[in-house]
Amino acid sequence: MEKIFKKIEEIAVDIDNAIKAGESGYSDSSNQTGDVQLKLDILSDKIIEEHFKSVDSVQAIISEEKEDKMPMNESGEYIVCYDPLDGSSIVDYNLSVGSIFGIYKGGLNGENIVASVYVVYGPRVEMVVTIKGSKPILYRYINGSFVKQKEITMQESGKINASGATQKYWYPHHKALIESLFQEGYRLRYSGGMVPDLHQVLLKGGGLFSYPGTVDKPKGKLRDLFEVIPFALAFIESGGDAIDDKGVSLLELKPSHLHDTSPCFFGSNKEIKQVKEAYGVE
Ligand code: FDP
Repeated sequence: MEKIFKKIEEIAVDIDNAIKAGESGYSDSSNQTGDVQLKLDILSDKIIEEHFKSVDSVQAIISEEKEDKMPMNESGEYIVCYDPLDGSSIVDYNLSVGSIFGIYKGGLNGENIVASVYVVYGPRVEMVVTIKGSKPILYRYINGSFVKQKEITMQESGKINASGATQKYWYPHHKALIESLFQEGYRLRYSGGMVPDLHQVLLKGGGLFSYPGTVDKPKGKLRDLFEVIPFALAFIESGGDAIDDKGVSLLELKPSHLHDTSPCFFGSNKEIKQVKEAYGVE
């Protein structure tokens, strides 16, 4: 896996340069989920595809931007599922965005994720690497290389309430949960970029990020293989938790299609317990 991590470092630098080169606006195509693709989405996807071609251990890659798996090296042991540039709706407004990678061995489900990496393109470029069974590690890009900063450990609770999805479609029990957290003194922190929003909860050591199922989208919006499972690994290994709306660990997800989505809640243990109470799934 070391070679994959090294490749992701190179990818991160190239995508950061592409963002900074100033390309903006939409292309003429849409992805599998029906989102119109930005020129930067397509470029980032191409950068990743080119880089992984030279990594023997990668059997196949699956992009959030493509419908199907792309075979790489038959003898490779890992399948890398990735979202090349998460936060398409905010990148052209100069908010932070990210790339997410889930590294799977065996089959494409939560149990088979062996590592995840995400990169945040913000005022600084940072990367968090989580290997199953160990704490996530934060790296920062300084003077041409990624320098290890620290292991990430969640506290029992936090102060952030990052709540996604369209509020007019929230179910009443979800609305009550979010309201009760604000009543306790939690503060709203939500940029609309999953990577920086979850990164903030992790680095501040607690709080809640939720992207629920709603009346119009009962299965939520965030994609299991590219977004939900990779972040679940980081949260669970940091000592926090990550569950769906049935109270089941997101590492138990078994998507039946590559682009399946799930309602998801990531946070420190106190807030996840409150989600379970609010959803009646204790
Ligand atoms: P985007 O549509 O900009 O790509 O991955 C999807 C995502 O962004 C996440 O990064 C973000 O958390 C979420 O959608 C935002 O959705 P809402 O605007 O519905 O809250």
